[in-house]
Amino acid sequence: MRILHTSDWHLGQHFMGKTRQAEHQAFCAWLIEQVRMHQVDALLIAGDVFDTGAPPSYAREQYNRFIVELRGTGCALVVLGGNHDSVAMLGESKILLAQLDTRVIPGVAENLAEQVLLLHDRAGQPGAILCGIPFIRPRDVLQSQAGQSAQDKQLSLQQAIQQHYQDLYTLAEAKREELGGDLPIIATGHLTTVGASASDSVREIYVGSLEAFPTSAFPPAAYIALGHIHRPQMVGGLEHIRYCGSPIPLSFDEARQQKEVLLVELDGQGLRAVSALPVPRFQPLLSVRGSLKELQTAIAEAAAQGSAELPVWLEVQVGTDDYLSDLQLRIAALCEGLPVEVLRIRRERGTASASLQGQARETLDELSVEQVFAQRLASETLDAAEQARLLALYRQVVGELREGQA
Ligand SMILES: [Mn+2]
Repeated sequence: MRILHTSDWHLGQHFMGKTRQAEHQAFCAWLIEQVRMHQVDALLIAGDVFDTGAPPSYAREQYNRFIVELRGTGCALVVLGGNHDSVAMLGESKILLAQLDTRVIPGVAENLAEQVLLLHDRAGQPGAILCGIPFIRPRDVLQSQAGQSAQDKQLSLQQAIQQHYQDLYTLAEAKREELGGDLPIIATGHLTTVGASASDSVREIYVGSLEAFPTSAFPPAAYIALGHIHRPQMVGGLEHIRYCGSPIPLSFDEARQQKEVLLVELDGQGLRAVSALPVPRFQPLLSVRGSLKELQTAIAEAAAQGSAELPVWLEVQVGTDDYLSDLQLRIAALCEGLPVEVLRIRRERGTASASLQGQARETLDELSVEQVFAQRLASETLDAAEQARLLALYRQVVGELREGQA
């Protein structure tokens, strides 16, 4: 059984005034090619298919087109909801997509058996059993208890998530028994685990309630396909618990990461091999830093990755010494005639007021409407259930506003 593990596409991402549509389109075409070349039996998307709960039409169209094209390759698809996805939005086309060999698990199901899927190989033979675990919202697994300390809440959420994994694993084992007993069991997840390193574009989830899930709390699945963290990595040095990372860099601090999808081979004995398929960089993107003098060289070097048709998207971080009111102009002069497009200029450290202004600018430029609300929520001392409730109400209001505008 050959599985391709990917996550965190963030279709529809709005990146400092830029759309990622062309990159996502190129990635989807590349991925279809990989599926054909490696004769993949099933593709797993472990959450954050979309960047927001109400993605723009072009992003939904990309998703639809990808599903139809993948269908043509004979590979099955399983889509799991992430913290950026709306459960309702992903769920609305679930029945329709089931007709195209695509199974969607937008959120925790009321009937847990719906999250245990039998995956077939291309020949139609059972190949693996999947515990399809999406991003788990505290309200899905917890009843809020008054008077619990923050630490207690974190512990109960962790235990509840562990129980969810265990319950699904038990169901999967029963299914395996029923089918003759030699299928590998795999699981998915969209969460932060202990030791995983994040990046700027990864929104902290479980704010104040679950910082990181220990690897020892996972059931003994042959492979655990994780999403949420955008840098590809094994978790705790374990070959079988992995983040595949996002296929395109979603923030400047991800610019130097080699992005990848993971080809996972399994059989009745369990995990056979995992190999990383490096994703080509479809849009050059870099962050450079230094004094104005150093930047001259750094920008010229960065420009070498661009071309007139595809200029490098650049973040410029200017060192402390160069506090200048005409910084924008000076950087523009350094970039003159080069195939670069400066999307953001930051001062590494400045006076308090300068950095406050800088923060305000960043907030407007790079945060989504939902991220602004998440940050506001984070400054309150609310329990997880209350946070989730407020977030749901907020999403509803924003969704209604967007529909009103459309
Ligand atoms: Mn993500």
